[in-house]
Amino acid sequence: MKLKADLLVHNIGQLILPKASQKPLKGQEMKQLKVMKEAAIAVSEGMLVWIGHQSEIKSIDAAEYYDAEGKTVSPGLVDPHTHLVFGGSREDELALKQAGVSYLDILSKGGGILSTVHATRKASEEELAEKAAFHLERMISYGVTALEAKSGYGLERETELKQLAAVKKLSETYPVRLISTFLGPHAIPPSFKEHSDEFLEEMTGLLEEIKRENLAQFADIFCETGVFTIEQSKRFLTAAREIGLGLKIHADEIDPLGGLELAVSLGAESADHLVAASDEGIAALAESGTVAVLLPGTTFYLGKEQYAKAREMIDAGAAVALATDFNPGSCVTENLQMIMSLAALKLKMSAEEIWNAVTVNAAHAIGLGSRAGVLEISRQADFVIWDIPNYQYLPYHFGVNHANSVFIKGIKRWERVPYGTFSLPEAGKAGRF
Ligand code: IZC
Ligand code: ZN
Repeated sequence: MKLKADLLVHNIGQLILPKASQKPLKGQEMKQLKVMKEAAIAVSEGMLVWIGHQSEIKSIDAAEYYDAEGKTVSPGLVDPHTHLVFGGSREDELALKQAGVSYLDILSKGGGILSTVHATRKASEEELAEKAAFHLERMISYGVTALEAKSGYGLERETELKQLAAVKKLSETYPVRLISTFLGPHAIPPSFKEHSDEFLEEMTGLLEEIKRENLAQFADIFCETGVFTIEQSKRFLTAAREIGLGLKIHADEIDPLGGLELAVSLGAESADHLVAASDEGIAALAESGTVAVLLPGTTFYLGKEQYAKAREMIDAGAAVALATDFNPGSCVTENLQMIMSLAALKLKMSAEEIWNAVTVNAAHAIGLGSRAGVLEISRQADFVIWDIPNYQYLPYHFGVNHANSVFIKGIKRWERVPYGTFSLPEAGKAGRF
């Protein structure tokens, strides 16, 4: 008896199979990456029903056959830290940055996040959703099939809820898995400049409604000099945990305040940034279930010398994931593949570690460990066919889009323009990689 399937993707040169695991992959486990050569996968009703070798495809009776022509296939990528929904843009700040004005200086003068808050308050929910959809479609085109999106550009009830509603609308419209995070304490509005505790109390007061209306799965806070202290972060995150939300924190990005230690002590799902994390924090991280979500695109974009100590973290036994941090100020890119290259070049992560960090570990960082990030029978068939000859190639060839086609629930949702559009129809084929 042949196994019936809707779709058989065959002639896969390398099939990247991050380990399905109840927990994020830590330390040495991150170095392991199963790669099946000359492989094929079969899909039925949006789910993976078979994974095997090319030589075994006769056992499948598929309605449709898709020849991968020796290309590489991986699970859909997972981007576990984005500020997807916002109004306006901040290209005017680039000249200030060139003149040496720092990110926190721009913020303290009412620019930066506060400028985006101004534009986000003015936009309608529909406008925000439409603008975010443009960025989301670009993310999908880069191979992302699951992601997280934060609020944090309202700093008041109405606009925070408007942002979260826009995320909800996108999650109902797009086939991607979209996880929503409430980041009310993202900056201190000027009207609360000397009263940050009062502002924090207001944001804390929204947690219950957000949970009740299922508007977010996580809560997050920007713990940084001039923004929120460790004390305040602890208060807010503790309240969020009591209400039943998952925890995230923007920790130790610029100054080593101890946000990583706090995240571990609260059992947060992730601690994000960690450029200035202490050795004690890293040691605690390695013993914990918290995932370090590293954002090397932000370090690159802010022009900093010091990158997060990914090597120390992994070698100590920690779980690391990678994300874009896509936002209009400190990392303006939807391209997670570019982040994979920065992880190789700046964080000194190996290709195996990088693939695990943008799939299985990224999924765990946003509570999707049992749903996204791996290719396994009975899981949703979210996968990417890449124009690369092997898995090591992607971080090596930087700054471009290697995705050939992106499948979500077994349906092709994006495909690049075929080669041969120009004058030499065969040129693209010969020089494919
Ligand atoms: O809009 O600048 N770091 N929050 C904390 C951000 C960057 C986003 C932004
Ligand atoms: Zn962020």
